[in-house]
Amino acid sequence: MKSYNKHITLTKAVLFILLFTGMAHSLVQAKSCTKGKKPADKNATEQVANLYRNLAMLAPDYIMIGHQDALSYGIHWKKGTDRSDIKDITGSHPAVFGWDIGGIELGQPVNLDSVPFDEMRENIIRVYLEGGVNTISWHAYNPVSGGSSWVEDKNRPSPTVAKILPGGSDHSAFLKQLDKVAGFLKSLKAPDGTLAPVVFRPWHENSGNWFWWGAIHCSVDEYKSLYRCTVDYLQNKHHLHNLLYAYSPDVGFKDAAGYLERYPGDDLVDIIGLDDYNSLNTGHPEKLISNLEIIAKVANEHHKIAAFTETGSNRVERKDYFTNELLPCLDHSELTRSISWVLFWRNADQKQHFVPAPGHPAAENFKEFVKNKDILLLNNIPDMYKKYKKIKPSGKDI
Ligand code: BMA
Repeated sequence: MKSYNKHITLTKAVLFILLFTGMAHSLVQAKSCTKGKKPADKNATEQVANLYRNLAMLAPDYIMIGHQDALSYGIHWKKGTDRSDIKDITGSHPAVFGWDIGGIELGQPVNLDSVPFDEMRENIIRVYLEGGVNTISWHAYNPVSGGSSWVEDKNRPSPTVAKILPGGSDHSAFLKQLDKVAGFLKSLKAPDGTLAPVVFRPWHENSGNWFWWGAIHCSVDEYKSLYRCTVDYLQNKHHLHNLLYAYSPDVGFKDAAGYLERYPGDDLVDIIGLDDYNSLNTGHPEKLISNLEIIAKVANEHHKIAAFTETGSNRVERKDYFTNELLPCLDHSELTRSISWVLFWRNADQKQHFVPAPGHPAAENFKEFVKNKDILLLNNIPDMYKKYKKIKPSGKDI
C-alpha cells in the first residue's frame, strides 16, 4: 500500500513536471514568435496590437485563407447576406477578407469594381466583430491625369509620383486623395466606438510596370517617399492608428536584397507581402517556394510577419491546383509554413474568378485543401482582437 501511494505521488510529480514544462514550452513558443513583434505605429490601438500579436502566434504553424470581396459577390450571385463562395463550399467564410478602395479618392459611392462603399464599411465592421482579419488594397486613380491606376503604355515612364511628392506640382491634389482615404478608414467604427483594425496595403505590385507607381515610373527614393508620405499623413495629420501596413511587391526579385530594394522601412511596414500569380501559372513552383522563403526570411530578420498577399489561378482551370500545386509550396519548409495568410483574388464572374463555387470542377479540391491541418478559415480562428497567452485554432490539431 505504502509503495502504491509512493507510486501515485511519483506519477503525480512526473505529470506535474510534464504539465509545467509543456506549459512553459508553449509560453516560450508564444514568446519567441511574438518577441519584438509590435505594430510599427507606436500609437497603434489595443485591438491592432492584439491582432499583430495573434497573427505572429499563428504564423509559425498555420496559414489563414483570404478572399478578395468575399462577402460582396460570387461567381453566380451579386448581392448576398452572410454569403461567400468559400462558405458555400466549405461551410465557413475565409479568415481574411480583402477589400479595395479604388474610387474613394474621387468621391464615388462605389469602388472601381462597383462595390458600394457603404456596404463595404458594414462588412468590414462585421468581420471585425466576428474576429476576422480585414485587409484593404487601393487601386488609386492617377491624381495628375485623372486616369486609372494602370498606365496605358506600361513601357513608357509616367512621372506621376515625382509630381505628387512634397514640393511637386500636384502634391495638394494627392493630399486631397489621402483625405478621402482617411475619411473612409475613420468611418470604420463599431457600435462600441472602436475602429476596425485594417491591414492597409497601398502601392502594391510596385516591382511591375503596370501601375503608375511601378518600377520604371519612379526612382527608388521617389517610391519610398510616396509610401512614407502616405503613412505619415494618415498617422500624423489624420491620427489614424487602426492600421497595420503591408508592403507587397510582385515577382521579379532573386534574393532578400532584391526584395528590399524599394522597401520603405521597418518604421512603416508590418507585413512583408508578396503578390505572385506568375510562378504557378507558368509552371514554376520552385520560384514560388523561393519567393515565399525569401519573404519569410526577411520577415524573421526584420521582426515582421510574412503574408502571401495576392495570388490565384484565374478560373481555376487546373482542378487539382489547390492540393497539388499550391499546398506543396505552402507546406514546403518551416519558412514557407510561416506565411500568415494567402489571399485569393476576386470572384468577379464566370470569366474571372480565383476560388471555386459549388458545382465548379475544382470545388472538391478546394474542400480537400482547407481540410489540411495547417489551413484556417474564419470558423477555426479565435477573435483576433483579444489578447491570449496561447492560441489553439478550433477543429485543427497539430
Ligand atoms: C484586377 C481585376 C480587375 C479589377 C482590379 C481591381 O486584378 O480583378 O477586374 O478591377 O483588379 O480590383
